[in-house]
Order: sequence, then C-alpha cells, then structure tokens
Amino acid sequence: MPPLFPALTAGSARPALTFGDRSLSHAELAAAAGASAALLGRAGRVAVWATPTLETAVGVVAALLAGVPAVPLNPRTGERELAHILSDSTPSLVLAAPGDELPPVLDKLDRVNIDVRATSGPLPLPEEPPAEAPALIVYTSGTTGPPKGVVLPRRAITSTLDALADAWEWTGDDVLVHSLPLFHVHGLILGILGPLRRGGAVHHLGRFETAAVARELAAHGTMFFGVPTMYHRIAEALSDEPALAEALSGARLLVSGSAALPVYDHERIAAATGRRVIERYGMTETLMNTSVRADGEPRPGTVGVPLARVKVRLVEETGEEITAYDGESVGEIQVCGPNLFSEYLNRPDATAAAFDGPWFRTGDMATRDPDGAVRIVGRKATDLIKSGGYKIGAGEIENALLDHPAVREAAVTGEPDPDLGERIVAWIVPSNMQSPPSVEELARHVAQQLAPHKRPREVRLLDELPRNDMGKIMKRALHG
Ligand code: MCA
Ligand code: AMP
Repeated sequence: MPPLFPALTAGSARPALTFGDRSLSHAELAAAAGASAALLGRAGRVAVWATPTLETAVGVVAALLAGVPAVPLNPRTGERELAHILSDSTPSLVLAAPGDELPPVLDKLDRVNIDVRATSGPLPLPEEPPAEAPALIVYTSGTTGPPKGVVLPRRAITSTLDALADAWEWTGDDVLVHSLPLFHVHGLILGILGPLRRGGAVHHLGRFETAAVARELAAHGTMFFGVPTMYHRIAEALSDEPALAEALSGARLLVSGSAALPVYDHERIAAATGRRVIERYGMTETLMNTSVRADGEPRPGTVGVPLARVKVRLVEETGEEITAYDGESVGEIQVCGPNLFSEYLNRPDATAAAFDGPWFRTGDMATRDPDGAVRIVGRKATDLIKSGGYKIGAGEIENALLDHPAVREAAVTGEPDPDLGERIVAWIVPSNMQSPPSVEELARHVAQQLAPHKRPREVRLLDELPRNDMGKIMKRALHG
C-alpha cells in the first residue's frame, strides 16, 4: 500500500500543523506521531480525547500510523452518550493531552499522554496497513436510539481526499484555515488529514471567530472550510469588519458543507467579497459525494457534481431510478464508490438496512440539473435535525428528556433558524403543569446527558401530545 501521508514518510521539512503558537513540520509530526504510535502496540482500538489541539491531531496520526482504529470523542459528550460510545467501541486506551482532565468513566482505560515534541529516533515508520483496515470509527446520530459507530477504512479516506484534491485543485501549497471540531468527518478528515495527505498545512484557530478567520486568511491562508452557521456569521459581520471582506477576497477557495448554505448568505458574501463560496455534499458514512468544482461555474443552491469514482443515483419511492436531469424530479440520493464506510460497528442489521446492493441510501432528497449538478431539497426522515452543522436525532433527545423527573411526555422537532439552520424545539407535557421545567433546566439536563449541541433551544408546554389512532405522536401537528 502507498502511504496515507507521503510527506510524513518523506520527512518533509515544510509546515504541517499549526495550533495557536505551536507548529510542527511534516518531519516533526512523523517523529512525534511515530513515537506515540510505538506506544500503541497491539491496542485493539483507541479513544482520542478530541479537543481542538495539536495533541489530537498528533494522536490521530499516531493511531493511523500504528494501524490501530481510533474513536474520536467529543470532549463535551455527556455521561449517557459517552457511556454508550465506550461500551460499543470498547477502546483499550485513551489518547489525551498531558494536562487534560478526563471524566471518571475513562479512568478504567490506560492513558497515553501525547507528547508533541517526542521523537521516535531513526526508526522507520510502521508498515502501511491494508486499504480495508478500519482507520476511524466516527459516531453519528440516527432517527432513533443512540449514535452508531461508522467504521471508516483507509481506502475511504484516501479516495475521498484524492477526489477533493482533483475537484478543488488542492495541493501541498495550500494552507487551510480551520475552526471546526475534530471529532467529526468535516473537521478531522477533511480539515486535518486532508492537508497532511497533500503535504500542505493547516492552521487551526481553536474556536471559530470571524476576526481570527480574517487574520489567518490574510496572513497565510489559501482556503477556509466551514459549516453554514459560520458563513452566516461571516455574512452578518462583513459590513462591520472590512478586514474580513478583504481576507475572504484574497482566498483561493471558500468551501461550505455539512448542511445547506442558504442562497441569501451566498449572495451577501459574493456581493461584499467578489468571491463565491462553493458547496460540497457528504455524510459520515459516505465521506464526500459531490462538489462544485474549483474550475467549474459557481452554482449557489447546488452541491455540484459527483466526485471522481463516486456514482450517484436518484431513486423514487417505488424503487425506480430517475433518469431525468430536469431540475424537478425528486428522488433519494443513493451513492456507491470507494468513499463508502465498511459497516456500522456491532450493527449488522442497521448496515444491511442502509444498503440496496452496493448502493448506500443517504436519506437525502434531491433533483438534478441538466449539467448534472445535484440540488438537495430535503430529507426523508423528519426525525433528523441539522443544527449548526451537527446531525442530531430527535429520538435520542426525547429519551434523555423522558429521564427528567419533571417531564411526563416529550417530542422533539427542528424548526428553521437563520443562524443554526435548524433549532431544536422540545414539546413537553410536564409531570406537574403547576411547576413545569424551564428551558435552562432541560437544556442543562440534555447537555449533561448527551452533548451541548443537542440541547433544546426552546421548550413549549402542552397538556398532551397530538397522537393518531395508533397512539403515535403526530409531529406534523406540532409547530409554533
Ligand atoms: C450553552 N453552552 C452550554 C449550554 N448552553 N453548555 C452546556 N450546557 C448548556 N446548557 C455552551 C456551549 O458548549 C458553547 O461553549 C457555547 O455555550 C455556545 O454553544 P452553541 O451556541 O451551541 O454553539 P456555538 O458556539 O454558537 O457554535 C456554533 C458553531 C458550532 C461554531 C458553528 O455549531 C460548530 O462548531 N459546528 C460544527 C459542526 C460540525 O463540525 N459538523 C460536522 C459534522 P463554548 O463557548 O465554550 O464553546 S457533518 C460531517 O462531518 C459531514 C461528513 C459533512 O458533510 O461535513
Ligand atoms: P453527518 O451524518 O453529520 O455526516 O451529516 C450528513 C448530512 O449532512 C447529509 O446526509 C446531508 O443531509 C447534510 N449535508 C452535508 N453537506 C451538505 C450540503 N452541502 N448541503 C446540504 N446538506 C448537506
């Protein structure tokens, strides 16, 4: 197998990772990650405490070098969700930065502190594992039940990153400005592993702030990757921050993904900067499927055309394939290609249900323009919410809410939100209408059990939930 990171193997002295005032070249990264990789030995799987830091990037690269599957953990994950991820993925080790305080549930795992200045001496890097070997297990929400572990083989990572290099003319000369979290595909695979595979550099800002994006893009950056909430906040800030418009104007490529970027925000950014944001469409299970190409026409409102080696089809409710490229026939997007995951961990039932032969059913609904550009128009499941670019299942929040003593019944919906795309609304029948729980209390409870981004932003009280004759909650009858 050719190496996942050729510049690491070659010991390139060019800059690779910058987090705040700490940087590593590809050669230094090879040494630090090589030293940590040697400590992973025969670990079955390792968890990575995925703070937005240099240690996380080095830890994930170490696991990839060692050929040990890594499970990135959101450091804000609540008790219930963390317990599920640990019992499902059964890591034997946790990788963390030396000073990190970990929750007690992680005490039973051996801990490896990542030393970003360690050197592995003259040892050669370990031999490249096979293409189908599992590289990462990323947890993602479904409509019901707890999140599922998506097993991503090395082959999916290399094929998606190489297809993006083709679509975006992405090279080792690019410097990516990055402020996404490192426990999902967007921030970790595209944002960290992408620049490393190209032999280029990434500057991570620690957290998203428009002023920091402007500063880094103006100083060194050529590309910025963000979720629509970030571009919305950029669009809002442009009139007050002239440096931001100037920095964006000078960037080579601005890419949005994880959710739809509204055309209004596209247009505001284009008007102020003269630059078009391009969109790409992906999913944890499929990595990247389509993109507007850097050498193509800007196409706001579309997610572009299929990437190299990715096959995309639209399928009607009846199972029939739509052959028209007419901009109006709507079908489910199904994809097939080397970018796909191997399986849901421990869930052969869910894996089988997700496929029609080699085709993965995305659950996203779309039309296709005459030139092949895909327009996403909705989603099959109403119980999936995209908020701030995070995928959130209504069912998992309902279950967490039902555990609260002041809640008798609960239903969760997503409502349009100009900043988050969708905001989580909890419809609650309180145990006692005279002393109902507050939004702050329920938000705190959900954040503590699941994760802060899953917390309800609004709570609406009801005497009873609308149900059909079968007793099923009629969510369509719930709206503000
Ligand atoms: C507020 N906070 C709380 C509570 N209330 N914490 C605990 N309990 C509470 N009750 C805290 C939050 O933790 C956070 O802390 C702060 O208040 C604000 O939180 P919030 O409003 O939720 O978020 P935000 O800071 O406004 O963040 C917006 C964001 C973020 C930066 C756009 O949503 C984000 O990073 N989104 C990226 C999602 C993503 O990467 N998706 C990729 C998956 P503090 O202030 O300390 O931070 S999709 C994917 O990978 C596929 C493949 C794809 O296509 O890309
Ligand atoms: P996740 O499971 O968190 O990986 O999210 C994947 C989902 O995000 C997809 O199934 C889509 O619904 C959505 N998504 C990703 N990129 C885009 C985009 N550019 N436009 C619209 N939706 C998107």
